[in-house]
Amino acid sequence: MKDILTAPFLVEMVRTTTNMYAHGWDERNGGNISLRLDEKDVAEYVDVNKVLRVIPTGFSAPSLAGMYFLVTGTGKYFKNVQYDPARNLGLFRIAADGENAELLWGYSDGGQFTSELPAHLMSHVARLKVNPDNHVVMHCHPANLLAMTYVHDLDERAFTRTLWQMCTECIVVFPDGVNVLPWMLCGTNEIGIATAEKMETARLVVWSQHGIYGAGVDLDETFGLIETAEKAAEIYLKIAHLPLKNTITDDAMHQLEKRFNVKAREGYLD
Ligand code: 2HA
Ligand code: ZN
Repeated sequence: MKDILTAPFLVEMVRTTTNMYAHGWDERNGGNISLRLDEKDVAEYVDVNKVLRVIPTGFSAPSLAGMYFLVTGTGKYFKNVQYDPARNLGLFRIAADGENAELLWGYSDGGQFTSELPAHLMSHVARLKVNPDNHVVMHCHPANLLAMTYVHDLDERAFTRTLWQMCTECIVVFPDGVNVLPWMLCGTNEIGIATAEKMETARLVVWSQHGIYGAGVDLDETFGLIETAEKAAEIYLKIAHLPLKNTITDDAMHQLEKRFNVKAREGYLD
């Protein structure tokens, strides 16, 4: 068995949590990540027949039965993941019943997965229907996107259009736009269901006055998705109180669609 601390998926997870902390997106225990893994990759580093603990998830996700996930721990700080991955992360398989997590590695202080596991796993279910290659669900608290939910209309088309107008690359990076949930109580199955429903039509879901969820094929892509939206929100906050003289027009957006071979969300451009 190879040393799991050298596994590319683990190294990338450590780098990503460290980088997200450095960006100021994950104060204290803020944020959480789930990374879906293939059994063949996991089996190189842990004995998949040796279940350390069975942890109830509190909800049912039969379509994820048998799938493997590396997930940040509840109450754990992103800033500390690099110093003690085994304590701050856990690797588990969803049991055949779809309702329990079979821990194979990690949560070494007796801890468990993030309190936002419902939103993560339900989002994986939703994204896998759209793209079987989706591996990542990522949640964090980037300040500018969060701030924007206090002063901008929460209508999804309006919110998306504003972000698209803030940087030329936005429509190219997230042509599916940004979906928005009103403030809801976090850590519940209800917000998990609502997030997953929003994930069916976009890879970014804003939790108003809280943060954002992103989904993607790998950690790098998902990080980049959130990074791009957050940059756009930052520009919005720099200009929102100033008289607007110029913008990226819908005609320009259509040119971008053609040039980069992307299709903007139906009905979002005039
Ligand atoms: O885990 O970000 O939404 C801390 C959070 C909860
Ligand atoms: Zn949060």
